[in-house]
Amino acid sequence: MRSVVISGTGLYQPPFTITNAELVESFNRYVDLQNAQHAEAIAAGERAPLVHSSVEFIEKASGIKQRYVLDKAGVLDPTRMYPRLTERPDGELSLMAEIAVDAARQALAAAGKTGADVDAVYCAAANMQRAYPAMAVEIQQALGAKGYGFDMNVACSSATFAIEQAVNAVRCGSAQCVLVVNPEITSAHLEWKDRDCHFIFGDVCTAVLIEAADTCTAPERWEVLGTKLVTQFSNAIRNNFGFLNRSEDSDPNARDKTFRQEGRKVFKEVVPMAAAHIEAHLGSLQMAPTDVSRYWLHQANLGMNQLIIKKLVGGEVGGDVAPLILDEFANTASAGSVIAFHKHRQGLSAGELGVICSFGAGYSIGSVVVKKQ
Ligand code: CO8
Repeated sequence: MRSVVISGTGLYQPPFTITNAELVESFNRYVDLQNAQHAEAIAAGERAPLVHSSVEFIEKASGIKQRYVLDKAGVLDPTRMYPRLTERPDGELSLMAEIAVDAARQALAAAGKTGADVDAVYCAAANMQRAYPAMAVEIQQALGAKGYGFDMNVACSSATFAIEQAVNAVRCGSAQCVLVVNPEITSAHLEWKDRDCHFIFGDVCTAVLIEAADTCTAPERWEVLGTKLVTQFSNAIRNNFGFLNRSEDSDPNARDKTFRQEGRKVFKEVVPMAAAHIEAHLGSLQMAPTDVSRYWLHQANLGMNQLIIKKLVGGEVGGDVAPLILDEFANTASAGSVIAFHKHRQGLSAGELGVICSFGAGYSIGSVVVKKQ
């Protein structure tokens, strides 16, 4: 069977940072404004007062310390609480394509390739900025790539699911060099007014180049030994935004039209699923979890990752085995495990094994077992 490698990765990092202290300060101002505005109804017991958020809770419950965003002022404005982005004319490169092209160029440079070497582009993310034409086709044109492009969405598992499609395309010869991009503008579909989740997400874009080992000229490459995907339907993470909203005469600003989740339930249900998935995947390749030098896990919650690793290797491990990036980036949906791989893959010798694994809405879990070449 044709050997397939990851030959380059790239990371677009937005220009603005929001610390937990800044976020909580603006959220609490929003709470005070709302409570003042509805003081009478609150006093009459007709409405529950909103409650302040806290930096201590966020850091303890999630491990997140800050996040990057494409627009800071709109998010922190207590009378707005979502980013302010400028609509672009059809003739201009769209925002998702722009950040994808930035990350893609880095991945191409790392692999010693140009856009013309790419013959398939998969744009995989938790949300697309428009219905059509596919973002991937616009990115393909901007990079001067050949072949074809398409979009796909498996929420937080979009990147690993796309990597499997790319590996299979190269393996069976329908493409030689596939670019996977994950532009995650999570700030636009997060409910920043909801205390339970306002701290969770950050914006970013990652890119991964996947090609046949025999065409690869990159100085650093990771052979893909196997990929494994699974989905199991759950409403515990859900967003009802969609093209039927208008015809259903539903309120476009209703709470269910942005991200919502039952965080505790997700935590409890996904941890055992993810650990069992990784173990089964490694077992199918005649490997044990302790054979793996590094786990680049989905970045949603520090405690979640620690529990998964504990289930896998039977003890506490440091950031050298399961690197953390969510303290700096927060949850970046499908990009999280790729950011971890992009920033923390140094130090492994040829022959050492690693696992990239995502988990999230769906539920969905995707794992990619790689070997340093
Ligand atoms: N400040 C202070 N206190 C708070 C806050 C806050 N901001 N929020 C909640 N509390 C309080 C609660 O009111 C509660 O109080 P009480 O005990 O008195 O009722 C207490 O803190 C505990 O609340 P929780 O039980 O909710 O807290 P948890 O310890 O469970 O932590 C987390 C909440 C951090 C959300 C945690 O449950 C978690 O991380 N779970 C896993 C979530 C996860 O992995 N989700 C994956 C989703 S990502 C994905 O799939 C991609 C979707 C597509 C992208 C969408 C982009 C926008």
